[in-house]
Amino acid sequence: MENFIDKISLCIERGKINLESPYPPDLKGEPGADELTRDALLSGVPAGDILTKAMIPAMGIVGELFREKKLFVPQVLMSAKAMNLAMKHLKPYFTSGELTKKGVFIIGTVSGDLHDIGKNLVSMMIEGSGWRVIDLGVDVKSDSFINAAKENPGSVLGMSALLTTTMESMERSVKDIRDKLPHQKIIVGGAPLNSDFASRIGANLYAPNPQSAIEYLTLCQ
Ligand code: B1M
Repeated sequence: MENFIDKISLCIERGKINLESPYPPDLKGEPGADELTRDALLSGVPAGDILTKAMIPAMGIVGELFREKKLFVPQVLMSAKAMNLAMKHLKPYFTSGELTKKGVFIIGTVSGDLHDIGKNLVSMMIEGSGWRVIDLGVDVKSDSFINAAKENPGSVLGMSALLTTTMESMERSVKDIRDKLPHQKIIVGGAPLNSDFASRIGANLYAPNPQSAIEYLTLCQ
């Protein structure tokens, strides 16, 4: 198991997507995050371990190297691709398959922000906890959030932001939504946020991780 965890971490850190990918050159011809995640699951490595012991820490290292300017956007993009592909293999393990959905959860990354890994993870875990998830994608404008919420009365809305600059668009979107739908339940999350910010902009909850969003949703059922 250690072996799979180490290898998947390395693929995400180095941006090795799959066997066919020639990047990075020194790993050409080697299996990537895609095949290794599939094989790890087939060998019985728990999906939760792959996520928390390999994928998330590896992306943390990528973030650190990016901050220190030891990695650049194209390299980080390869890591993100490797992570998103590996997450597709994990999805069925986090999906309960319950037919009766507990409610509708709408999620999107706010306007101007293209980061989707955290959003995809939250979306996958919430779907796995029995909610129907409507994923609006990235760079979502206020109107799209409002229209989706109007089409799904009683839904809970989730917004993700990873940039200090897009915290402003989150604030604007929450205000726009409150103007049209004053009682809409809104959860916000993303690395640069905190609970003070969430309450200042009028969100119902700051969720530092998918689990706290799920706990709040349980109360909304
Ligand atoms: Co960007 N980026 N990035 N980036 N990127 C960060 C966020 C940064 C912190 C890197 C750094 O400097 N150390 C920095 C932001 C600095 C700041 O604003 N303070 C940064 C920057 C500056 C930028 C650009 C401006 C760089 C540039 O172009 N010069 C640019 C902006 C593009 C844009 O959005 N307009 C940019 C671009 C990119 C890539 C496209 C290359 C790529 C994104 C690819 C993709 O997502 N498909 C990328 C990446 C990958 C990162 C880092 C390295 C990793 C983010 C990530 O996926 N983390 C990131 C550094 C870092 O975070 N350490 C960084 C893993 C993920 C599982 O965690 O998203 O935090 P996270 O989600 C967590 C929680 O936050 C929470 O749950 C998740 C699981 O625990 N959560 C929620 C998130 N949303 C939630 C919603 C909820 C509940 C919980 O309820 C609704």
